[in-house]
Amino acid sequence: MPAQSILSSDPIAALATPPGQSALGIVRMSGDGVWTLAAHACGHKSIPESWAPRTAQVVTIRDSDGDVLDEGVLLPWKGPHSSTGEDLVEFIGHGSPAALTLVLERFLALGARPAKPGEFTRRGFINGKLTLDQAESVASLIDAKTGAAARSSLRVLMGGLKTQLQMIEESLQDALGLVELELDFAEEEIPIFNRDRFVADVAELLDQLERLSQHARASKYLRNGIHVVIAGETNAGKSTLFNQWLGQERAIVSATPGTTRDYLDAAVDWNGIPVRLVDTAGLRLTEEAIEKEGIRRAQALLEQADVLLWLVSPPDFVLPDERYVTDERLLLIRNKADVGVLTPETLSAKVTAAISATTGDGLDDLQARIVQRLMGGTNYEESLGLEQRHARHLNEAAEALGRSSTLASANASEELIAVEIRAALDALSEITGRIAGDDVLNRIFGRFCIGK
Ligand SMILES: Nc1nc2c(ncn2[C@@H]2O[C@H](COP(=O)(O)OP(=O)(O)OP(=O)(O)O)[C@@H](O)[C@H]2O)c(=O)[nH]1
Ligand SMILES: [Mg+2]
Repeated sequence: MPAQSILSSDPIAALATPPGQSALGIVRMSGDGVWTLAAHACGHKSIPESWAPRTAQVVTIRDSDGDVLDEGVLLPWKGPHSSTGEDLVEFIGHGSPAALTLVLERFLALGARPAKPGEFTRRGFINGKLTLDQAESVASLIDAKTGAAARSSLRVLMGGLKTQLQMIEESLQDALGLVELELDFAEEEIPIFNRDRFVADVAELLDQLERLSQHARASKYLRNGIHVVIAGETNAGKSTLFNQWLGQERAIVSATPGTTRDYLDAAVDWNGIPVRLVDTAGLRLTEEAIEKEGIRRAQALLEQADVLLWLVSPPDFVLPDERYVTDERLLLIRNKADVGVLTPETLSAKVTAAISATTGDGLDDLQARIVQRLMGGTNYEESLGLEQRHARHLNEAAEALGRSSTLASANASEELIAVEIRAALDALSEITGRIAGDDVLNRIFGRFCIGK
């Protein structure tokens, strides 16, 4: 049972669709006695015999004088077989904000109270219909701006994270069981807890936790997009690359060095991942005031980038400033590969990719490498939409496990090892919400809209 102090199941009601004109609109109610409440709203003295769970009823909602407020479809659900785990009704009416408000007010007048943000989903969580990570994925699914982000949230909703965590938790429970047995039979000669085996198992579990953490990093980019800044010397072909990726001649391209002054900014889509692409002024020493300002702005943009594409091209192959050479966001790209000039030997080892911005050669590959680099080992087509909260607890679990392994190798007492295993288990339980305080739940469900 999730930790929870308020276990109310009083009837709540809310509009479940956005308050605006639409073809249809939904008002829902959940909690004790909502079937009776809905029956009264339809002008019946009691629940009609024809009403059965999950069967649509054509109904008219009426005010206290019996006048019709709206006509629509009522879908009744019986707890625990509903999304909240309680009795639930959904009225699907005309998408008129005015009529839907009248229906909602009628439900409230008959005894329901207005639902708080996320209260329907929160009840589903409390009643064990979904774990906390699944509930969070509902909120991030609603927030998703791209198909890729939506799909990654859906994978969590379908139990993709929960299942993996359960497997890790089972291994930890097994290990804890052995440690505790060893403690109970400390007098015996036969060792039950095999330390070498434990250290090897922990290494495997740490790998699994790391793979999950990578999903959290990848989720950030799937949701917020990747910010790619193209930089480099003048004439390196930055604007040509920008145009190629955009599929249109947006930036002016010319053989005159210093063509781009203001930076150009465009949103593109790389297989469902939103990318903000920025073309900047070529970096060189100049006394010209406008170009100088362009370069200052380009440098400011470099600071914000997730990926810094530094273009080098013949004849000069100008490398970035010292401070960017070690920047892990930097990718050194050799452009104009179509021109028959060899890449200097001193450079070739540092170059990530060779492309031709003019012909488009190597651009798809470069795009894939950028995504791969940010997503780590995660195949973003299978990625799980994790939250930063999950990453934090995964990290806590990994740290506790790391300590347990060190202790085991150092022949420390079983008691100390058990403490760390329990700490790892607790951290994982916070993700699924088996242990979660009201403050955490309030923060999470407060993110939801009313009616969800
Ligand atoms: N052969 C060849 N020429 C290229 C390639 N990319 C760019 N160019 C040429 O190089 C010149 C400079 O290209 P731009 O895209 O304007 O270069 P830039 O880096 O934006 O230059 P600035 O805005 O001045 O900093 C143009 O004449 C382009 O046609 C390439 O891959 N191959
Ligand atoms: Mg340019």
